Amino acid sequence: MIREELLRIGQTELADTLVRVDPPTRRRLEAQLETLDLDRVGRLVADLVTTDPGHEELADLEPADVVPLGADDPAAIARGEELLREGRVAAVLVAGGQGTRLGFDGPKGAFPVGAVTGRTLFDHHAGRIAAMRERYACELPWYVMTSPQNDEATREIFRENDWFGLSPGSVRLFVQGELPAVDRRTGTILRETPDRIALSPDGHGGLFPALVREGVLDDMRSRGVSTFVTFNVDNPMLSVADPRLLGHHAQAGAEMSNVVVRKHDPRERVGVVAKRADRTVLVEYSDLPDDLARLREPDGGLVFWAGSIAAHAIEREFAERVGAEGGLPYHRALKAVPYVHESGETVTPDQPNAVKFEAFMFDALPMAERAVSVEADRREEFSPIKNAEGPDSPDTARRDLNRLYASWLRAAGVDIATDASGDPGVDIEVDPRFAIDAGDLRRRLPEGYAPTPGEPILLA
Ligand code: UD2
Repeated sequence: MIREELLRIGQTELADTLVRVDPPTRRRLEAQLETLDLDRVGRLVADLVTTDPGHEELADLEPADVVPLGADDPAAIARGEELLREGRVAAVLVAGGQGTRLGFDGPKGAFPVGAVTGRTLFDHHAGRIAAMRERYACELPWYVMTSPQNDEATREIFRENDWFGLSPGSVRLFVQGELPAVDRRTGTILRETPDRIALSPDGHGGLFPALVREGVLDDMRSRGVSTFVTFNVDNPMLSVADPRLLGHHAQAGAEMSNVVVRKHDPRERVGVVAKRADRTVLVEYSDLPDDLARLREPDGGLVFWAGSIAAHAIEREFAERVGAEGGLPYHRALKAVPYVHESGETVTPDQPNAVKFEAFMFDALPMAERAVSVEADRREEFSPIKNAEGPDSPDTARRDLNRLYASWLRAAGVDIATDASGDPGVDIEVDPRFAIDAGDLRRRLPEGYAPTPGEPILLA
């Protein structure tokens, strides 16, 4: 009986609610509660809400070892290309987040990123996958992680767009788990409406259990995939399945690797890749104390400079291990969550009243026997769309893509004027199916190509 289970894990308030409400409401609440691992919820409340979880020990943190830009062993890149050609690589997009900061209604992948056509993030990533498949004549299966909150809508988008030109059998959507939000003082599970528990995705670290539960790792194994890359939905600049990352990862015999960029300021909102007791760790920006964030080398550079762009290469067998071991630890996130008060009234708080539990994918890094960090040039690889305006917004992503595409055009010998910061002053959009780098663009541009001055440029 659900009510007894609730009492056993200390959820007396919700257990009492079940007795008070009318039978249909009770049945709906019970049906929802049955899908949850209530023992886990009980443990999370005990560990992260009703006792103070304390702070992570950061004293013995050292800067990470990073493969710097421009210091590549050509054999590493060749190795990555070989993995791709052999069909041993898959791509996993994590797209289960709620995108609340952007204030965009619907899955973030439907956000328009093409400056000329309004092409969406999903379409853009699909184009990159298609281009890599063609370049390496490989299958490169694409798995997209959704959450119960956006799965329906995401599937609809893929269907409506005919799988963005990819064969349906080569793209697979799978759903991550969810957990209830609880009152930050009492740990009581909150209801968002009288007959519905307030549930939210269990963080992108929910990837590992979801890969096992949803049969994705089995599917990868049956397709001969040994390594997969993961990437965020919000960064249109990323080279998905970059042979450089894959090659360094494979050469070092690493189990999980990641891409970093040089942080442009100490408080930039990216996690920092570092080392502790010879293991690679990632310290989220909100957990990195100010004095460590601002610590400088004698040459003025940041000591903890390596900002994670959340692009990883992961061994399938490592993911099997992490998933089987019950996944990753959870973090507490304080959020303002509307809830139904005992009196039956709905309260919309303007201050965080609730704790949400989230696992972070990068917490798997210290579990890896070996991990490699590869530096990327942020001008080529990183401009995420997180906020509606200001830094990391649609405006900055458009600006950075315009600069990048202008640099490709210039490298191809096209006469295109830019200001000192590399801004072309017009919108440029390159369909990834046309070119995913400067070399592609140079080969594919028609002879004598010259854009009309002052007009937007579309290369498709
Ligand atoms: C993430 C990293 C940060 C840095 C930055 C780079 C965390 C906690 N921090 O910042 O260190 O690397 O990315 O841009 O990750 N997602 C799910 N399910 C969930 C939650 C998120 O699939 O339950 C996806 C989400 O759709 C997105 C990605 O994970 O594609 C990153 O999530 P975010 O945008 O919330 O991460 P953010 O900006 O805190």
